[in-house]
Amino acid sequence: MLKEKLLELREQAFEHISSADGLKALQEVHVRFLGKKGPITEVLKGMGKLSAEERPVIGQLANDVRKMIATKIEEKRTYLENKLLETKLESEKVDVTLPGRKSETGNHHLLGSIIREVEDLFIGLGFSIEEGPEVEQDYYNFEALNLPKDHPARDMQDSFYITDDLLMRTHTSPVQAHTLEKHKGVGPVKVICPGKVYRRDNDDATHSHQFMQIEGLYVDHNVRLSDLKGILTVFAKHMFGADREIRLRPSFFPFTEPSVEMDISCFRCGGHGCSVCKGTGWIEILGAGMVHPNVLRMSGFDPSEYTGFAFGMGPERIAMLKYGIEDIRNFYTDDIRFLKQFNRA
Ligand code: 2NL
Repeated sequence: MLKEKLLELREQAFEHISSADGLKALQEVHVRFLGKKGPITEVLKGMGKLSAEERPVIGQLANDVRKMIATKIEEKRTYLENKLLETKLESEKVDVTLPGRKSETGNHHLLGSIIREVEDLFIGLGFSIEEGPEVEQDYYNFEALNLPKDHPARDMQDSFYITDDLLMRTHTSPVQAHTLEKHKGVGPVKVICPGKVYRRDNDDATHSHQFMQIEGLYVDHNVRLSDLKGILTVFAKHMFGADREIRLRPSFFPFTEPSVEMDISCFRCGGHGCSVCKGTGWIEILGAGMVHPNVLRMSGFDPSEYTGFAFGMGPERIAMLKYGIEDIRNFYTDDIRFLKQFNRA
């Protein structure tokens, strides 16, 4: 009786194992046939009622059946696990021969490129780069540059004040004033100062309350206007083409005397007159001059011993001229379609 029952259980278990279509179903088969409350455990529990001859025979068979079922379950488990792995490998297959996705590379901002180009040229001419804070004391931004309090020229550089004595710098000249001071009256001083500056202004296509400036300063024994002219000629040819000519017109800045405005011959028409140079053949590029003796004196240099030249330019203006950009706000609103057109070095 019990023997038949055990063999019958084995057949039933084999059928269930064979039809189990997943690991969960297989685990249920395991619990149902080999679990603590399963039929084989029941048989083993009832062994006490058997005769002494029957007991070892049935005991042996029950254990064999249990082992056979367990083995079958393990075999099926391995099979199911392998099948699962295969499906996973198949569905997650990667074709390494497919072309890769190109990641976008950025480029330097046009203003950064122009500034670097100017810096590189002047480094080659023996200048070094100096930078300074955008928040300045009134003294370094104005006084030290021969712009005393209530000087009318201050009106042209109305600014953003933080306190009565602190303001957002209106030009990079305070960096040069600091540099002169640090040299304690001993030349040469030969620096290029690029950076962001601020003026109280209403923004439009040609005005911005915040813009970039590059200034240069050379102080030494016997520095003359002809040295300035030579350096500016090299600069004009480097930035706008080897056949550029320059001309200097008299001008006024409080920190230089004499002061000049530099024009270059038009790079579009070569000087005949066109829309870029508005028919004049010349394009205004920057302001410059010989450092005012008061400026030298205030920063610790003896004007009877030292002279110097200085110049200042706007990289925005250079970029706008060079690339025909009509609105200065393009530089600051960071529209990627504008910026990526200038993928220069
Ligand atoms: C312009 C004119 C200029 C300077 C800047 C300068 C600096 C010191 C002493 C003397 Cl420390 N001068 N800077 C001189 C002349 C002109 O800038 O139109 N910039 C956009």
